[in-house]
Amino acid sequence: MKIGIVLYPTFGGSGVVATELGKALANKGHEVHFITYSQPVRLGSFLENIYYHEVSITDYPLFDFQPYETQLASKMVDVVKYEKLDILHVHYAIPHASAAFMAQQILRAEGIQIPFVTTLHGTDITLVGKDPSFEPVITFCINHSDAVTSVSESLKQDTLAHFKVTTAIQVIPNFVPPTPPKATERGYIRSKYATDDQAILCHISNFRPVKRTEDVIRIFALVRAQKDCKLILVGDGPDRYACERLCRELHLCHDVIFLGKVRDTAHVLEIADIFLLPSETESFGLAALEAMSVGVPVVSTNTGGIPEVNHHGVSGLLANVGHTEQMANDVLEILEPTNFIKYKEGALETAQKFSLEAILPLYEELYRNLV
Ligand code: GMT
Repeated sequence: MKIGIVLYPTFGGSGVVATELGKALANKGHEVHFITYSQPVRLGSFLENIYYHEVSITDYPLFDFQPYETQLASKMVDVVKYEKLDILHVHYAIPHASAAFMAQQILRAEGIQIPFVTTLHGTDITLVGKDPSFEPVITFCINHSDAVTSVSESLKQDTLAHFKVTTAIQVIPNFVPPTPPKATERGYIRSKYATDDQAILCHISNFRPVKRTEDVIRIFALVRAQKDCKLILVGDGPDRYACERLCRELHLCHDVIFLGKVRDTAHVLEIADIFLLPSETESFGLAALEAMSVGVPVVSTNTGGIPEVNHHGVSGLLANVGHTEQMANDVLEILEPTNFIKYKEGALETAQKFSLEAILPLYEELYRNLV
Protein backbone atom coordinates (compact mmCIF):
# COMPACT_ATOMS: atom_id res chain seq x y z
CA MET A 1 0.00 0.00 0.00
CA LYS A 2 1.02 3.63 -0.44
CA ILE A 3 0.41 5.37 2.86
CA GLY A 4 0.64 9.07 3.72
CA ILE A 5 1.41 9.80 7.38
CA VAL A 6 0.77 13.27 8.78
CA LEU A 7 2.37 13.99 12.15
CA TYR A 8 4.11 16.43 14.46
CA PRO A 9 7.82 15.96 13.81
CA THR A 10 8.88 16.83 17.37
CA PHE A 11 9.93 14.76 20.41
CA GLY A 12 6.30 14.27 21.57
CA GLY A 13 4.91 10.75 21.83
CA SER A 14 2.45 11.16 18.95
CA GLY A 15 5.30 12.06 16.59
CA VAL A 16 7.42 9.17 17.85
CA VAL A 17 4.58 6.65 17.40
CA ALA A 18 3.73 7.98 13.91
CA THR A 19 7.36 7.91 12.80
CA GLU A 20 8.05 4.43 14.17
CA LEU A 21 4.80 3.15 12.64
CA GLY A 22 5.83 4.55 9.25
CA LYS A 23 9.29 3.00 9.52
CA ALA A 24 7.81 -0.39 10.45
CA LEU A 25 5.32 -0.25 7.56
CA ALA A 26 8.12 0.64 5.14
CA ASN A 27 10.12 -2.26 6.50
CA LYS A 28 7.23 -4.56 5.58
CA GLY A 29 7.29 -3.29 1.99
CA HIS A 30 4.68 -0.52 2.09
CA GLU A 31 5.56 2.83 0.56
CA VAL A 32 5.36 5.51 3.26
CA HIS A 33 5.16 9.26 2.68
CA PHE A 34 5.63 11.46 5.75
CA ILE A 35 4.01 14.90 5.47
CA THR A 36 4.92 17.57 8.03
CA TYR A 37 6.80 20.84 8.50
CA SER A 38 10.26 19.51 9.41
CA GLN A 39 12.13 16.22 9.41
CA PRO A 40 10.66 13.95 12.15
CA VAL A 41 13.22 13.55 14.96
CA ARG A 42 13.03 9.75 14.97
CA LEU A 43 13.18 9.34 11.18
CA GLY A 44 16.93 8.86 10.95
CA SER A 45 18.74 8.86 7.66
CA PHE A 46 18.01 7.31 4.26
CA LEU A 47 15.61 4.37 4.50
CA GLU A 48 14.06 2.21 1.79
CA ASN A 49 10.38 2.92 0.93
CA ILE A 50 10.32 6.16 2.92
CA TYR A 51 9.72 9.62 1.50
CA TYR A 52 9.44 12.91 3.31
CA HIS A 53 7.39 15.86 2.03
CA GLU A 54 7.96 19.15 3.79
CA VAL A 55 5.13 21.62 4.23
CA SER A 56 6.79 24.98 3.72
CA ILE A 57 5.20 27.92 5.48
CA THR A 58 4.79 31.16 3.57
CA ASP A 59 5.97 34.09 5.63
CA TYR A 60 3.61 36.71 4.21
CA PRO A 61 3.48 39.97 6.21
CA LEU A 62 -0.33 40.20 6.00
CA PHE A 63 -0.66 37.19 8.31
CA ASP A 64 -0.11 37.52 12.04
CA PHE A 65 -0.52 33.72 12.09
CA GLN A 66 0.58 31.64 9.11
CA PRO A 67 -2.20 29.43 7.68
CA TYR A 68 -0.41 26.11 8.28
CA GLU A 69 -3.56 24.02 8.00
CA THR A 70 -4.28 25.36 4.50
CA GLN A 71 -0.76 24.69 3.32
CA LEU A 72 -0.80 21.24 4.90
CA ALA A 73 -4.08 20.40 3.12
CA SER A 74 -2.63 21.62 -0.19
CA LYS A 75 0.47 19.49 0.35
CA MET A 76 -1.70 16.45 1.10
CA VAL A 77 -3.66 17.00 -2.11
CA ASP A 78 -0.43 17.23 -4.06
CA VAL A 79 1.16 14.14 -2.52
CA VAL A 80 -1.99 12.00 -2.82
CA LYS A 81 -2.38 12.99 -6.48
CA TYR A 82 1.17 12.65 -7.70
CA GLU A 83 2.40 9.82 -5.49
CA LYS A 84 -0.92 7.99 -6.01
CA LEU A 85 -1.46 7.29 -2.31
CA ASP A 86 -4.04 4.72 -1.19
CA ILE A 87 -4.70 6.11 2.27
CA LEU A 88 -3.86 8.97 4.64
CA HIS A 89 -3.21 8.40 8.35
CA VAL A 90 -3.19 11.54 10.47
CA HIS A 91 -1.79 11.52 14.01
CA TYR A 92 -3.22 14.10 16.44
CA ALA A 93 -6.58 15.61 15.57
CA ILE A 94 -5.58 19.28 15.57
CA PRO A 95 -5.19 20.47 12.85
CA HIS A 96 -4.31 17.28 10.99
CA ALA A 97 -7.80 15.77 10.86
CA SER A 98 -9.43 18.96 9.59
CA ALA A 99 -6.66 19.41 6.99
CA ALA A 100 -7.21 15.79 5.90
CA PHE A 101 -10.96 16.37 5.58
CA MET A 102 -10.34 19.41 3.42
CA ALA A 103 -7.81 17.54 1.25
CA GLN A 104 -10.30 14.68 0.87
CA GLN A 105 -13.02 17.06 -0.33
CA ILE A 106 -10.72 18.79 -2.82
CA LEU A 107 -9.62 15.44 -4.23
CA ARG A 108 -13.21 14.18 -4.36
CA ALA A 109 -14.13 17.19 -6.52
CA GLU A 110 -11.42 16.01 -8.90
CA GLY A 111 -12.72 12.43 -8.91
CA ILE A 112 -10.06 10.99 -6.57
CA GLN A 113 -11.25 8.98 -3.54
CA ILE A 114 -8.90 8.77 -0.54
CA PRO A 115 -9.86 7.50 2.91
CA PHE A 116 -8.24 8.95 6.03
CA VAL A 117 -7.65 7.49 9.47
CA THR A 118 -7.38 9.78 12.51
CA THR A 119 -5.43 8.57 15.54
CA LEU A 120 -6.22 10.40 18.77
CA HIS A 121 -3.18 10.67 21.04
CA GLY A 122 -4.36 12.42 24.16
CA THR A 123 -3.87 16.12 24.55
CA ASP A 124 -5.75 16.66 21.27
CA ILE A 125 -8.78 15.44 23.25
CA THR A 126 -8.07 15.80 26.97
CA LEU A 127 -6.50 19.29 26.99
CA VAL A 128 -6.68 21.15 23.70
CA GLY A 129 -9.68 19.54 22.01
CA LYS A 130 -12.06 20.19 24.90
CA ASP A 131 -11.44 23.93 24.56
CA PRO A 132 -14.71 25.40 23.22
CA SER A 133 -12.75 27.25 20.55
CA PHE A 134 -11.74 23.90 18.98
CA GLU A 135 -14.64 21.63 19.94
CA PRO A 136 -16.97 21.97 16.90
CA VAL A 137 -14.12 21.32 14.46
CA ILE A 138 -12.80 18.36 16.45
CA THR A 139 -16.26 16.78 16.72
CA PHE A 140 -16.85 17.24 12.99
CA CYS A 141 -13.46 15.80 12.02
CA ILE A 142 -13.79 12.78 14.28
CA ASN A 143 -17.20 12.06 12.81
CA HIS A 144 -16.02 12.54 9.23
CA SER A 145 -12.86 10.44 9.49
CA ASP A 146 -13.14 7.13 7.65
CA ALA A 147 -11.77 5.46 10.78
CA VAL A 148 -10.75 6.71 14.21
CA THR A 149 -8.34 5.02 16.56
CA SER A 150 -7.31 5.93 20.08
CA VAL A 151 -4.16 4.82 21.88
CA SER A 152 -5.96 3.57 25.01
CA GLU A 153 -9.38 2.59 26.28
CA SER A 154 -9.22 5.51 28.71
CA LEU A 155 -8.74 8.00 25.86
CA LYS A 156 -11.62 6.40 23.96
CA GLN A 157 -13.88 6.88 27.00
CA ASP A 158 -12.70 10.49 27.42
CA THR A 159 -13.49 11.17 23.77
CA LEU A 160 -16.96 9.66 24.05
CA ALA A 161 -17.59 11.66 27.24
CA HIS A 162 -16.61 15.03 25.80
CA PHE A 163 -17.64 14.91 22.14
CA LYS A 164 -20.81 13.82 20.37
CA VAL A 165 -19.11 11.01 18.52
CA THR A 166 -21.01 9.03 15.89
CA THR A 167 -18.03 7.13 14.45
CA ALA A 168 -16.74 3.91 16.06
CA ILE A 169 -13.43 4.37 17.85
CA GLN A 170 -11.04 1.43 17.69
CA VAL A 171 -8.44 1.17 20.45
CA ILE A 172 -5.02 0.39 19.02
CA PRO A 173 -2.49 0.77 21.81
CA ASN A 174 0.92 2.27 21.20
CA PHE A 175 3.78 -0.16 20.70
CA VAL A 176 7.35 -0.35 21.92
CA PRO A 177 9.50 1.46 19.40
CA PRO A 178 12.40 -0.76 18.29
CA THR A 179 15.32 -0.11 20.64
CA PRO A 180 18.84 0.27 19.28
CA PRO A 181 21.36 -2.44 20.29
CA LYS A 182 22.45 -2.00 23.91
CA ALA A 183 25.42 0.32 24.23
CA THR A 184 28.52 -1.84 24.75
CA GLU A 185 29.97 0.84 27.04
CA ARG A 186 26.80 0.90 29.24
CA GLY A 187 28.79 0.28 32.45
CA TYR A 188 31.23 3.03 31.59
CA ILE A 189 28.42 5.51 30.76
CA ARG A 190 26.60 4.64 34.00
CA SER A 191 29.77 5.21 36.00
CA LYS A 192 29.86 8.79 34.68
CA TYR A 193 26.56 9.53 36.47
CA ALA A 194 26.46 7.27 39.52
CA THR A 195 28.50 4.83 41.54
CA ASP A 196 27.55 1.14 41.61
CA ASP A 197 25.70 1.45 44.92
CA GLN A 198 23.69 4.52 43.88
CA ALA A 199 20.30 4.00 42.20
CA ILE A 200 19.47 6.07 39.12
CA LEU A 201 15.94 7.49 38.87
CA CYS A 202 14.91 8.84 35.48
CA HIS A 203 12.17 10.99 33.97
CA ILE A 204 11.61 11.91 30.32
CA SER A 205 9.05 14.47 29.19
CA ASN A 206 8.37 17.80 27.54
CA PHE A 207 8.27 19.54 30.96
CA ARG A 208 4.74 20.80 30.41
CA PRO A 209 2.49 21.41 33.46
CA VAL A 210 0.53 18.20 32.73
CA LYS A 211 3.72 16.21 33.48
CA ARG A 212 4.04 17.63 37.04
CA THR A 213 7.84 17.63 36.72
CA GLU A 214 8.23 19.42 40.07
CA ASP A 215 6.68 16.30 41.64
CA VAL A 216 9.56 14.35 40.10
CA ILE A 217 12.00 16.53 42.04
CA ARG A 218 9.95 16.24 45.25
CA ILE A 219 9.77 12.44 44.97
CA PHE A 220 13.50 12.34 44.37
CA ALA A 221 14.20 14.54 47.41
CA LEU A 222 12.21 12.15 49.63
CA VAL A 223 13.93 9.07 48.24
CA ARG A 224 17.34 10.77 48.44
CA ALA A 225 16.79 11.41 52.15
CA GLN A 226 16.69 7.64 52.71
CA LYS A 227 18.85 6.20 49.97
CA ASP A 228 21.85 7.39 48.02
CA CYS A 229 20.67 7.98 44.45
CA LYS A 230 20.78 10.21 41.38
CA LEU A 231 18.10 11.65 39.15
CA ILE A 232 18.47 12.02 35.38
CA LEU A 233 15.99 14.29 33.63
CA VAL A 234 15.59 14.18 29.87
CA GLY A 235 13.70 16.76 27.82
CA ASP A 236 12.94 20.43 28.01
CA GLY A 237 9.93 22.70 28.23
CA PRO A 238 8.14 25.42 30.17
CA ASP A 239 8.58 23.93 33.67
CA ARG A 240 12.31 23.29 33.44
CA TYR A 241 13.22 26.57 35.15
CA ALA A 242 10.87 25.81 38.04
CA CYS A 243 12.47 22.39 38.42
CA GLU A 244 15.97 23.84 38.39
CA ARG A 245 14.91 26.39 41.00
CA LEU A 246 13.41 23.67 43.19
CA CYS A 247 16.61 21.63 42.97
CA ARG A 248 18.58 24.66 44.19
CA GLU A 249 16.13 25.29 47.04
CA LEU A 250 16.29 21.65 48.14
CA HIS A 251 20.09 21.50 47.71
CA LEU A 252 19.85 18.68 45.19
CA CYS A 253 21.83 20.18 42.31
CA HIS A 254 24.74 17.83 42.83
CA ASP A 255 22.51 14.78 42.39
CA VAL A 256 20.13 15.91 39.65
CA ILE A 257 21.32 15.86 36.05
CA PHE A 258 19.37 17.82 33.43
CA LEU A 259 20.34 16.32 30.07
CA GLY A 260 17.95 18.40 27.95
CA LYS A 261 16.55 16.94 24.72
CA VAL A 262 18.00 13.59 23.71
CA ARG A 263 17.11 11.77 20.47
CA ASP A 264 18.09 8.28 21.56
CA THR A 265 16.38 7.99 24.93
CA ALA A 266 16.80 4.18 25.02
CA HIS A 267 20.48 4.56 25.92
CA VAL A 268 19.61 6.80 28.89
CA LEU A 269 16.92 4.35 30.04
CA GLU A 270 19.42 1.49 29.90
CA ILE A 271 21.39 3.01 32.78
CA ALA A 272 18.28 3.82 34.86
CA ASP A 273 16.81 1.76 37.74
CA ILE A 274 13.37 3.40 38.10
CA PHE A 275 11.30 5.55 35.74
CA LEU A 276 9.09 8.27 37.28
CA LEU A 277 5.87 9.46 35.62
CA PRO A 278 3.80 11.56 38.07
CA SER A 279 1.59 13.12 35.35
CA GLU A 280 -1.70 14.88 36.01
CA THR A 281 -3.11 12.90 33.09
CA GLU A 282 -1.68 10.75 30.35
CA SER A 283 -3.56 8.99 27.59
CA PHE A 284 -0.94 6.26 27.42
CA GLY A 285 2.56 7.16 28.67
CA LEU A 286 4.84 6.06 25.87
CA ALA A 287 7.99 7.03 27.79
CA ALA A 288 6.98 4.62 30.58
CA LEU A 289 6.52 1.82 28.04
CA GLU A 290 9.93 2.57 26.57
CA ALA A 291 11.42 2.31 30.05
CA MET A 292 9.64 -0.98 30.74
CA SER A 293 10.84 -2.41 27.44
CA VAL A 294 14.44 -2.18 28.67
CA GLY A 295 13.53 -3.64 32.07
CA VAL A 296 13.07 -0.42 34.05
CA PRO A 297 10.12 -0.53 36.52
CA VAL A 298 7.81 2.50 36.59
CA VAL A 299 6.49 4.54 39.52
CA SER A 300 3.59 6.58 38.19
CA THR A 301 0.22 8.12 38.87
CA ASN A 302 -2.90 6.08 38.23
CA THR A 303 -4.74 8.47 35.89
CA GLY A 304 -5.90 8.23 32.28
CA GLY A 305 -4.42 5.36 30.31
CA ILE A 306 -1.38 4.82 32.55
CA PRO A 307 -2.87 1.79 34.38
CA GLU A 308 -3.36 0.10 30.99
CA VAL A 309 0.41 0.29 30.49
CA ASN A 310 2.00 0.20 33.96
CA HIS A 311 0.47 -2.76 35.78
CA HIS A 312 0.33 -2.19 39.55
CA GLY A 313 2.51 -4.64 41.46
CA VAL A 314 3.90 -6.14 38.25
CA SER A 315 5.76 -3.60 36.11
CA GLY A 316 5.78 -0.92 38.83
CA LEU A 317 3.53 0.86 41.30
CA LEU A 318 0.81 3.50 40.85
CA ALA A 319 -0.45 6.25 43.18
CA ASN A 320 -2.91 9.14 43.15
CA VAL A 321 -1.89 12.38 41.43
CA GLY A 322 0.20 14.59 43.73
CA HIS A 323 0.87 11.86 46.29
CA THR A 324 4.62 12.35 46.20
CA GLU A 325 5.25 10.66 49.55
CA GLN A 326 3.49 7.54 48.36
CA MET A 327 5.46 7.56 45.14
CA ALA A 328 8.73 8.00 47.06
CA ASN A 329 7.81 4.99 49.23
CA ASP A 330 6.97 3.07 46.05
CA VAL A 331 10.44 3.80 44.67
CA LEU A 332 12.06 2.57 47.88
CA GLU A 333 9.90 -0.55 47.89
CA ILE A 334 10.84 -1.46 44.31
CA LEU A 335 14.52 -0.82 45.01
CA GLU A 336 14.49 -3.37 47.88
CA PRO A 337 16.87 -6.09 46.62
CA THR A 338 14.23 -8.79 47.18
CA ASN A 339 11.72 -6.90 44.97
CA PHE A 340 13.90 -5.31 42.34
CA ILE A 341 14.48 -8.32 40.05
CA LYS A 342 10.77 -9.24 40.25
CA TYR A 343 9.73 -5.74 39.10
CA LYS A 344 12.36 -5.65 36.37
CA GLU A 345 11.08 -8.94 34.97
CA GLY A 346 7.47 -7.71 35.35
CA ALA A 347 8.35 -4.59 33.38
CA LEU A 348 9.92 -6.60 30.55
CA GLU A 349 7.01 -9.05 30.40
CA THR A 350 4.33 -6.35 30.44
CA ALA A 351 6.13 -4.41 27.68
CA GLN A 352 6.03 -7.50 25.46
CA LYS A 353 2.23 -7.19 25.25
CA PHE A 354 2.88 -3.97 23.32
CA SER A 355 5.34 -5.41 20.82
CA LEU A 356 5.47 -4.06 17.30
CA GLU A 357 4.64 -7.55 16.01
CA ALA A 358 1.37 -7.49 17.98
CA ILE A 359 0.26 -3.96 17.07
CA LEU A 360 1.41 -3.39 13.47
CA PRO A 361 -1.03 -5.93 11.93
CA LEU A 362 -3.94 -4.07 13.55
CA TYR A 363 -3.09 -0.92 11.58
CA GLU A 364 -2.48 -2.91 8.38
CA GLU A 365 -5.86 -4.60 8.70
CA LEU A 366 -7.55 -1.27 9.32
CA TYR A 367 -5.96 0.21 6.18
CA ARG A 368 -6.88 -2.84 4.07
CA ASN A 369 -10.53 -2.58 5.12
CA LEU A 370 -10.67 1.06 4.03
CA VAL A 371 -8.77 0.94 0.77
O1 GMT B 1 2.53 14.07 26.46
C1 GMT B 1 2.59 15.04 25.71
O2 GMT B 1 2.49 16.19 26.10
C2 GMT B 1 2.84 14.79 24.25
C3 GMT B 1 1.68 14.09 23.63
C4 GMT B 1 1.81 14.05 22.13
O3 GMT B 1 0.86 14.38 21.49
O4 GMT B 1 2.85 13.68 21.57
O5 GMT B 1 1.63 12.74 24.15
C5 GMT B 1 0.39 12.09 24.03
O6 GMT B 1 0.53 11.06 23.06
C6 GMT B 1 1.46 10.02 23.42
C7 GMT B 1 1.55 9.03 22.28
O7 GMT B 1 0.31 8.44 22.00
C8 GMT B 1 1.00 9.36 24.73
O8 GMT B 1 1.91 8.36 25.10
C9 GMT B 1 0.92 10.42 25.84
O9 GMT B 1 0.41 9.82 27.01
C10 GMT B 1 0.00 11.55 25.41
N1 GMT B 1 0.09 12.63 26.39
C11 GMT B 1 -0.93 12.96 27.19
O10 GMT B 1 -2.02 12.41 27.16
C12 GMT B 1 -0.67 14.05 28.17
